[in-house]
Amino acid sequence: MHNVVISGTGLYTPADSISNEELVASFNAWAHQFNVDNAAAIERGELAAQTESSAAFIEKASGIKSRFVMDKAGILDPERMKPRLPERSNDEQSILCQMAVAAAEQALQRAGKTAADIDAVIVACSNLQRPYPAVAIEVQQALGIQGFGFDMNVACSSATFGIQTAFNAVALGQARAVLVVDPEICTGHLNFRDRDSHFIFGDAATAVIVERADLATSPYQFEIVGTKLLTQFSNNIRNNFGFLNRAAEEGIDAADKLFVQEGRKVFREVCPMVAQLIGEHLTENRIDVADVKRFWLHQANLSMNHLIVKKLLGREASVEEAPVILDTYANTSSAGSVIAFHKYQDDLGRGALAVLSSFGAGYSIGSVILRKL
Ligand code: CO8
Repeated sequence: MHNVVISGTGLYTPADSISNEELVASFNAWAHQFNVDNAAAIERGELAAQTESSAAFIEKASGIKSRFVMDKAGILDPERMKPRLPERSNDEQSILCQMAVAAAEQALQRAGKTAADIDAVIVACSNLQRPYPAVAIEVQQALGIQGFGFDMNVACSSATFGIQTAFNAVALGQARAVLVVDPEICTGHLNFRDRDSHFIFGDAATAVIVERADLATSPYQFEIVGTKLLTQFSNNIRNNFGFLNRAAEEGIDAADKLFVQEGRKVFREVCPMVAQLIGEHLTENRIDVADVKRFWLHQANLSMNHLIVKKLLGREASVEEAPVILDTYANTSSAGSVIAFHKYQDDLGRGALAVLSSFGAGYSIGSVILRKL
């Protein structure tokens, strides 16, 4: 068994950002028009009137102030309210591959590695754009990496599950180094006409290099002390889009073919599970929670993160202990905790212990304990 490190991280952030105010203006313009167009049906009680969304509510309920997106104009157009991402020919690089490569190049550069040093690519994300060929194999080809690649989806926990998979391959000697990339275009499957959830997601891509410790040369190394995963079935976060939709004509355009959730239930059920899993994981590794310098948590909701760290530490955490990126990125699914890791790691001293943790649909929860080298 080899010791394993994360030797580099990378981030791709889309150029465009949408503020809560811009998003709400678009939603409210659509809602107003909907109520005018359907006044008679609403009057008869056949349709529910649309209620206005509010920027103040969004920030208070979630901590989100803005989000980066791959196509701002399409999302904000009240006639459209979804990104416009034109199809590309099979000979062009796919948009997911393009984002993944941008993040991967930065991770490779920070790790001081080239494609020749990597033996496998895992694309781990919620929102894969096609069933096959695997996006990972396209990324592999784009970067000139030998070996193998595959895609995996464990919703918001895809990155931590991907890191454990990469860790196992490197520890067992199946690969010298594995590139794990998380390209997320969450806005592609967000219902921007649903007041309860239209503000939740943004787009981004992250990458990490998981490498054999004895081969790593980067100044940004973190030893992977341990990984722990948990899944428990729940319908509270669900998307019924899938390959069998066309075999069942009824409901093909229904709202459940996009992201839907029972946000309150998710909040209530997931927070204690995450705190328990991280607590158990630290105990199994004989680490006192008070010795953990940083928690890079999944970035879905600020109050959720406050609650989880408070359960663990028995006190409020400082922003240095649990960094926040959801204020400007919103929820980017699997990329979220890795964005926090990427942006808030360089100040940690040698030997500092930290936890990278994801949680989301499934339910799925991941904990990765890291030590700065
Ligand atoms: N503007 C104004 N008021 C609103 C709005 C709005 N936009 N939305 C709701 N309200 C109102 C409601 O009508 C309600 O009013 P009333 O009390 O009069 O009935 C009131 O505000 C409270 O509504 P909620 O109970 O829904 O509000 P919450 O306080 O629960 O906040 C949140 C909503 C922010 C969604 C919160 O519940 C939350 O963040 N929960 C956790 C969610 C979470 O972590 N989910 C994980 C999802 S990610 C994942 O795992 C899947 C990844 C797949 C990626 C897919 C990409 C598309």
